[in-house]
Amino acid sequence: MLRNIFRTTLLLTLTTLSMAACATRPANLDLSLTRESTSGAYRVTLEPPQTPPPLNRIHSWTVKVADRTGSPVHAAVFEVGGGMPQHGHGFPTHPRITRELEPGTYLLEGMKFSMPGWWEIKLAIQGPQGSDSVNFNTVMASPHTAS
Ligand SMILES: [Cu+2]
Repeated sequence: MLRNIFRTTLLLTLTTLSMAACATRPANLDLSLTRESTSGAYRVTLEPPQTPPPLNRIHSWTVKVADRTGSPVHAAVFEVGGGMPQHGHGFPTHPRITRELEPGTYLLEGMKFSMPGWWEIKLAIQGPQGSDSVNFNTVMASPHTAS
């Protein structure tokens, strides 16, 4: 009996510890949705359909790409990646840019955040100003906590 209580307590402690570890993300995570690409070729703005973006639902974002002077970048080609760096998994879907809505504004379809926590959205961009990449961070709140 005592042994069982001890084991239950130990299990609960371990579960709590691992949940805390899961929830911990790097301090000072840059959550800005407008960022310069790594080499400075592009200025990219992500727009979720709502703030915060929906959890567990497939939805679309828009992506705006401008050059150094702020002019929209037309006919860019993208590769989309990302996922949860602390869990070692990608998106449960295959998000991709499907079309250019207007010059420099693109539709990113197939976004789905399947769990709360820190997600990365990575874009590799090929355009008239060359190849460059940009990473964004977003944090999905747990539906069980008010925040
Ligand atoms: Cu995960």
